[in-house]
Amino acid sequence: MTVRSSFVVVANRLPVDQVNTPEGKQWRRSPGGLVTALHPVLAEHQGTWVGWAGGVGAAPEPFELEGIRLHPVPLSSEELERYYEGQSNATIWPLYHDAVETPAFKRRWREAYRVVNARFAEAAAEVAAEGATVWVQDYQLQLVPAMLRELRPDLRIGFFLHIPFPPIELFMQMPLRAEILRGLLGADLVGFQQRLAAQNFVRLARHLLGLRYEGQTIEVDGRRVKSGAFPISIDVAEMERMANDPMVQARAKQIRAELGDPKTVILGVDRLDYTKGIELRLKAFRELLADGKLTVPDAVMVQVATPSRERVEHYQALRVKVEREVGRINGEFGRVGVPAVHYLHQSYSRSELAALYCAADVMMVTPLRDGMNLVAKEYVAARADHGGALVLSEFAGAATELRQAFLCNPHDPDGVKDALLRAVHVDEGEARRRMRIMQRHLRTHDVGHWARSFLNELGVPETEAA
Ligand code: ADQ
Repeated sequence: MTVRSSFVVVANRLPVDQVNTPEGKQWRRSPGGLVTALHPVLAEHQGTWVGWAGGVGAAPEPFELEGIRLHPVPLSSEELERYYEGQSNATIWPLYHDAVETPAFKRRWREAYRVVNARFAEAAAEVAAEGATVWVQDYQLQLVPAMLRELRPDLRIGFFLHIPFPPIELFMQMPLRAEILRGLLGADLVGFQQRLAAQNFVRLARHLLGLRYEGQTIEVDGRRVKSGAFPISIDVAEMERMANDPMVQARAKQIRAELGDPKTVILGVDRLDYTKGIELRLKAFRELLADGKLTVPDAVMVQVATPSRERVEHYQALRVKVEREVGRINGEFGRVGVPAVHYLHQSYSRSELAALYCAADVMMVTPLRDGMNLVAKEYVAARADHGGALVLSEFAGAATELRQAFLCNPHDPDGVKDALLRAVHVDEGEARRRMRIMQRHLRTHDVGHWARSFLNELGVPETEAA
């Protein structure tokens, strides 16, 4: 018999990974801000998380891990290709990120998106108790709120979009546009990272469906759908703790030594994604080396690029371009045993990332468009020593909050070079002042604050959402 919960999270992925242990395969909670933020709420309500467990074909039976029920939803390999890699990551992802790569539109991807969204909605309807709160996450599941409301009008439904929501002119390209908009309007509260995104949403509702809105609230079929900005954050205390750990500190020193103890370590950490501006960052570094404004081995760059969506065409092309640029820079400016750029196409543990953050004098976060960008916030939280400087794109959601970063327009190569140089040469007192202000902001705006604000606005009482 299915156990029903009064709080349900629905996301494309379950927050767990399967690992091999001497006792056989076991589930382990995957690291990540979302699960950290939602864990207390889920645990208190014996909540359920509905999502894909990874792997194709039949899904594992529902199970429990660390006080949370996990309800796996199956995907076939064809659905993985069409719903996930196709419609989610080759249509919606580029379109919502200012079409920085050309979105591809395919009928069979849309069809699979509908089918899979309906499956997630049915799973949520099955596990939600009478009058429960269901919180749907992100761009892969935009049809779920309306589908779920149809099945279960008794539920309180929230939706949060982790990526940007585009202006009307761009959204209108989408063949599935009205269906997606109606899908989102099935929620009681639609949350975005930025106020601008929420404005795009209410304007679109009027433009496309002729709906009336007042402030951020849209009237639809006699219901009121609220929308608003809820900028996501990180587990600040955890990052501070990790960065203060003597082992992490020692590792940071070791990293600098392994890099040849340069004066300036410049760091980039991203999923290998074309929205992240990795190429333009490399190009800025190359031009500064060519101009003689920076020199090797005084300055070195470390670029960590986590493998991502490797079967999607744009991502394969990006990898080739980035690796070619790294090769070019090292060919022109490196010496035997002294590369100018250390490029690491690998995933790292949280503590190794923290050590990298502590080792870096300048962190470069230069996306062309990004919903938030947690790496920027992680870097700031890791610098309890108030050292380091952050170069941040104005097109990252994080730029709204981290105003003391060296902000730049990633589309303007001279602007990026200028911000990087200013960060390299900033005097210590000024750097510390900037870092302290940003840290103060983050301490009161961590991921728990994000979850509570959203759930309060959705009408989940404060005590329940604590
Ligand atoms: P992402 O596009 O994945 O997230 P980001 O917000 O930077 O981007 O989060 C990446 C996470 O992965 C960070 O926590 C980072 O530490 C981790 N990571 C990166 N490289 C890694 C590596 N090599 N090894 C291990 N971990 C690594 C989407 C949106 C963002 C939004 C988030 C949350 O695109 O805009 O901030 O969701 O809403």
